[in-house]
Amino acid sequence: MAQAAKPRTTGLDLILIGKTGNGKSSTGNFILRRANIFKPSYNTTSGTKIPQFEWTIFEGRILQVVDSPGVLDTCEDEERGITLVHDALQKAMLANPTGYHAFLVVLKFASRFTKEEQTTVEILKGILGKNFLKDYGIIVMTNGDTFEHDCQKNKTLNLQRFCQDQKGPFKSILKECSNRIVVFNNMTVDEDVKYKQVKQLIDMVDKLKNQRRRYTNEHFAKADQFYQHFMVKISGTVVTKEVLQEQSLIMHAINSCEILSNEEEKIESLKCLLIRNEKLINCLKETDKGTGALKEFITNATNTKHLLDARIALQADFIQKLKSIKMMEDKQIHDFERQEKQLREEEHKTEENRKKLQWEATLSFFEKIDFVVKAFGNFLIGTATAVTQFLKNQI
Ligand SMILES: Nc1nc2c(ncn2[C@@H]2O[C@H](COP(=O)(O)OP(=O)(O)OP(=O)(O)O)[C@@H](O)[C@H]2O)c(=O)[nH]1
Ligand SMILES: [Mg+2]
Repeated sequence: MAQAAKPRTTGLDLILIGKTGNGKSSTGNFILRRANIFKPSYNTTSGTKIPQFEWTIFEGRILQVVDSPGVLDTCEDEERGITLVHDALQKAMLANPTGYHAFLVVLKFASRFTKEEQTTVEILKGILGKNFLKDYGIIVMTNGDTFEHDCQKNKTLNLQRFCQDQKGPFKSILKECSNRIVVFNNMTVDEDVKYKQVKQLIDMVDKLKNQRRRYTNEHFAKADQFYQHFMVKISGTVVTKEVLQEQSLIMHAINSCEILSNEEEKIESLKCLLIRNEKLINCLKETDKGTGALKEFITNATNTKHLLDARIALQADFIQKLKSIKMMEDKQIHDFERQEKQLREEEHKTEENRKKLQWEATLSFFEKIDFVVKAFGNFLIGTATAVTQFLKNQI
């Protein structure tokens, strides 16, 4: 019983992580010294989808080796692929509450390392926390057979020289790991080489173990907030194009409103844009989940909202002023028309009076003529009567 407990206390717990197809499962099998325990993938899509737990005994110590799904699996969309890796590593943490001594970051030897390796590390930092590499990372560079072949061709090449010559992503990963790197030729059949490779790795883990405690679920939970932020950023990069497009189109539509000649139409269009922008803000806030990862976009959309509010207020004020000017104009026109009508009525009255006076003057003239004619007639009648009487008297 006591004997069985002894290796457990001195055992090591290791997790294999890295880009898909870099040789995690093969390295795991190599450490376990058993073929096909972890299923290696023979194409570009990740062969490992869930964490797999295996144990072996090396120099009397129990080694636990956990294989995990590959990062940047071309079979999965980016977000789903990261979630898969996250969930697998979370399961690995929950399955082993005492934690892990080291993360074996599996990189494939190549003359040039691509940006994908750096992206892989960024994703793993997003899941495990930004210090995991510094505190618990060991690089396992697979394809050691190709590396050996290159070394044979170029006698000046060795691991140290290779590391010194590195630039770009690999250099920064190596620096973060404080140059903790081992080369693995998973294809070797030489038992001596097999032993030396695993021994070198275990010694390196032991050194790390003496410096640090284990990476536990507590570290993982702490990194979770960062992970949420990271995932929003990832989904944010997916929505970025649509968000930028929508923001740009809203700004374009705001400017287009300026050339509208109908003021009411202009304010209605601005109000519609305000609703459209509000929808964009809500969508961004929902995606952001309070992590602040989309802060920049939310700030831009909020600025657009302020701009729209200001334009709508200005436009409403302008319309109000236009209405009062119109009311004043209407009143002036009304007053003018009323005055004009009054004037016309007065002119009409004057004309009527003038005509009346004219008729009266004519009447008076003819009355006078009538009088004169009548007087003259009377005179003539009187004269004729007198002449007649005189003549009668003479007879
Ligand atoms: N030549 C050579 N090939 C290797 C070495 N290690 C792994 N491979 C090959 O690389 C390929 C991918 O290896 P895997 O172990 O499946 O890689 P993985 O990282 O587990 O892949 P996923 O589970 O898909 O993420 C397989 O064809 C392996 O045979 C190595 O040291 N030398
Ligand atoms: Mg695998």
